[in-house]
Amino acid sequence: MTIYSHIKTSIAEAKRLLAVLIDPDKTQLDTIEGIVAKINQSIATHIFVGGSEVDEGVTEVLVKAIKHHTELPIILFPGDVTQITDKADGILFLSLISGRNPDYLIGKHVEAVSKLVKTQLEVLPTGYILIENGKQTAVERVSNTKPLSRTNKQHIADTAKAGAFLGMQLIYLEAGSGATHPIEPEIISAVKQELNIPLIVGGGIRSKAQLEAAYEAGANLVVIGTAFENNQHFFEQLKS
Ligand code: 1GP
Repeated sequence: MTIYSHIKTSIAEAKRLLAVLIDPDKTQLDTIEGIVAKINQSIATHIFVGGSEVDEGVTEVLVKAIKHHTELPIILFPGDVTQITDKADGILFLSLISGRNPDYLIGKHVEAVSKLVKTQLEVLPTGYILIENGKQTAVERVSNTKPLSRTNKQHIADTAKAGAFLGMQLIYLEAGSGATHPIEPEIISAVKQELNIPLIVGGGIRSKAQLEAAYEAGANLVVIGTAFENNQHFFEQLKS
């Protein structure tokens, strides 16, 4: 089964999906076995690998090491073309549709093609929507785009719907890694009402209550990075 079919099937069965984000820039290779062991014991269903600023070649080595220790699907969540590696299973082919920087809407995608055609990666076209959370995030800085205002829910929902009309298969609502506040449930539900494609939500989720709130509002797949980076026992408290 493809990654996308599995996501759709899981949603049809009312299953909640959780991706752990591993940032190659913040992860030591010699700690990966322990990290992945913790992920394997957790409720996580996917592993995302990527970051805003990662040196060339680092992602491939890390993905290889992760793959060695898990059966979970590994999906690239790349900040740049240099993070593409065929050692993963799939790639979020992100178009930053909250911004107006052509490089992140289509430019880097064209650059990526010569690499992607040489891989077996499942390409997942994803509308990536950055929403302001009170502080500047790495995505905002690196992409040189402005996030959408969190007060204009209709505009956020229209942006997501435009992505779906363009044929994107997933919408990712992003508060930014380490965001002070996660995306508000009211925003998630406003977007969800407009969509019949899977919805990913991430950024700033640090508690079981926030995770539950995201699912209740309509997130199908939630992404957690910082909370696990800071505390490797984080997922244990989600089980209770
Ligand atoms: C960032 O959405 C992800 O791109 C995860 O964010 O690191 O805040 O969990 P956190």
